[in-house]
Amino acid sequence: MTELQALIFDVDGTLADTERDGHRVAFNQAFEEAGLDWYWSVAMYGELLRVTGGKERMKLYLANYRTDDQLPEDLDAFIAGLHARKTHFYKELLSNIGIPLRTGVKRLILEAKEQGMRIAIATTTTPENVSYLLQNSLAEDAEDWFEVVAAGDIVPAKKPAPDIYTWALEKMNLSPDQVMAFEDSDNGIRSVLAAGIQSVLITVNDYTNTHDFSKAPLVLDHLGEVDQPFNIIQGQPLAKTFVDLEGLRTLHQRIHQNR
Ligand code: XBP
Ligand code: MG
Repeated sequence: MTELQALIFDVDGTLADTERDGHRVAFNQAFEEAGLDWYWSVAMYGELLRVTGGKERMKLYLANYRTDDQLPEDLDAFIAGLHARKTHFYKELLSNIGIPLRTGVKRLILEAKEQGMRIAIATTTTPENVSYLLQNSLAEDAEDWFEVVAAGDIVPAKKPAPDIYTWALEKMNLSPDQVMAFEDSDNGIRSVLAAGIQSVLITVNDYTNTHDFSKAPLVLDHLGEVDQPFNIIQGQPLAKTFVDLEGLRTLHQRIHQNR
């Protein structure tokens, strides 16, 4: 039974463009507060996005860019402390300035809510970050609309490992054939496919438009609105030029028939 039962959304880059003007800025604030001369430019951050997870990203930075640094004895504790401050600054930014949802995201989520389509989140970011984004950019009670919020360190291996999607599927008691995932990155689609989910819709952004999406059935620039059509980067057209539940059901069927 492969009928579409649920939509599982990635957060960073998919629901909102949070990386460049959100996470990156918060990391730099945490570094400055700690008196470190670390600074992540827009371009360098793009390279660091190769790994998911903020703590993992700081370790990649140390290994690749700060090879001469004298590191603290308890590196994990030091990184965890910095990361906690980064989370503080990120939440502050979401509450004070806010980061808008990407085109079509709110409309699609509201349609899913109204039609009783099950929705969930699968992300590597810290759970509090998800709460703040949903609350500030979608609706005060938006987190309650999601049946499962799978986030951060609840699984030991972050994307591209399948664990976070597998965890969400288990919580929802669904098989990989019954869901569609929404992603924006190479690590994201690898995680989805490794979890056995074939039905995946990619919306690219400035950091991910050069990633490898050769295995994606549909790649768009965004989800579109009635008066703002999406552009197809890869895959077959849908009946409409904005993504709605009807289009997703057809796409899901198409993907599972072609297997
Ligand atoms: C998101 C991430 C996260 C955020 C930062 O990846 O890689 O690391 O950049 O979040 P995806 P934390 O969209 O593939 O889930 O600092 O809270 O880890
Ligand atoms: Mg993402």
